[in-house]
Amino acid sequence: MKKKTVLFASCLLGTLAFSSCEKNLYDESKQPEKELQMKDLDIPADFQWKLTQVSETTVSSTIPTPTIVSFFLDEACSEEEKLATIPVYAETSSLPLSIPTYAKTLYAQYKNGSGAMIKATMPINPDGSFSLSINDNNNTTSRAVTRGHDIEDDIDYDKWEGVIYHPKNGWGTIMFEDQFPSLGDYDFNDFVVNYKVQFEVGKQKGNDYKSKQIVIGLRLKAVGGIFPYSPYLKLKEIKKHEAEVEMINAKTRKPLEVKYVDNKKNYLIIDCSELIKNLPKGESQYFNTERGALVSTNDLPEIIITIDLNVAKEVEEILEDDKFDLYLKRNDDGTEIHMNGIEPVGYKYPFKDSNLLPVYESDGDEEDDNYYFSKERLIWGLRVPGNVAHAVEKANFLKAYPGFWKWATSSGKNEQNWYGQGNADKSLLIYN
Ligand SMILES: [Ca+2]
Ligand SMILES: [Ca+2]
Repeated sequence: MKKKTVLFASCLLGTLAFSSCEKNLYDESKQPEKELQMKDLDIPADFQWKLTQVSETTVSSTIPTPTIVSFFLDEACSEEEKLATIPVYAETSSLPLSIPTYAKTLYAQYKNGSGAMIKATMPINPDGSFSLSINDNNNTTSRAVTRGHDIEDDIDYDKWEGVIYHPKNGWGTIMFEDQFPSLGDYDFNDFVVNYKVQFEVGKQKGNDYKSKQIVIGLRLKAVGGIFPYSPYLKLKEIKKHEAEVEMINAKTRKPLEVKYVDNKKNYLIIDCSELIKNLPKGESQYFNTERGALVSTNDLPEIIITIDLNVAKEVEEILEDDKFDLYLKRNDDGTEIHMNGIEPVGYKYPFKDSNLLPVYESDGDEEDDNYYFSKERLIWGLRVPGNVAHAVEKANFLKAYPGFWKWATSSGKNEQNWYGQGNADKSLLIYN
């Protein structure tokens, strides 16, 4: 862009003959364009690199008995794109859902009083909110439902029978660059993990939906870095003593030992290094980032963590980005890498590093949102609400996903579905 402006300006100056100006332009077009690099991007100062938002949503029903409603991101209402299946009661309740920023419409499916399947389309407001009101105007049906109401009402209000998915019923992906505090090469494949969270939810009259059991699936997709990093999961809204935790190998269903990380604030932090044990790397020094040493989807290590809470918690508290903190810690020197805006657990953050965004202002106030931002506002960890293909070793991520730089430089306003809109360069990506 800049070069064009310069050429245009020199034409206007009139010091060059028209023909020579044209020649310059011609020569310019013959030069191979310099490949855009992550560090060249002009990232707006307010950009937080978020691809989901937690919606403030209300659901209500005029039917006295609870109606089971499923919410989807796609019009076809496919299982992979399901966000929740929950009972909606005859009162207005707020329902927290984590919604990709690209989504403009949500779809709901439920059976009305007479048993017919209803499909509702709900526009999502710019702040992520939407509302669903279930109305049953069929008199015959209403009477039939009312008759059963007295018996069923009390039972259903205490049942734990809904599920809220995060980011959806299908996988989400967390990708890391592993050279913190230095900028990496931004192939964004140095550590790649799929995640999937299910909140078992219930609701008592007058309250919001709460969860007593949380089931988390984690699957290792790639390790395209050589530093000895291990993955950990911190759940900021849950203290260690508030939960019973079990972990199993998803393939063999065999129980695994649950190891915790002690920390001053007593957060529940679970050691997930089981994921990187005995990785089958083949001829490669990496795991699943080189064409000659690809790993089949069935062979990706996968664990399931089940968290039973002593006391039910509101789902919204756990959904927010910094409350589900999957992070890396280096086994040798303790370096931690978190998503931007998250404070490390035990690692001494390099506050004085001038290549990082200052966390403390000159008056000593802490800008805690500034953790893990480079001075250019680049990041080391990115969470995507879909099963994103990762780049092959040393590939330029901006080439693999042409929409990515437009998303980042527009502060997340454009190309919000850069990872799922089908214009990716498949030759640079690995699909599992
Ligand atoms: Ca890298
Ligand atoms: Ca790499």
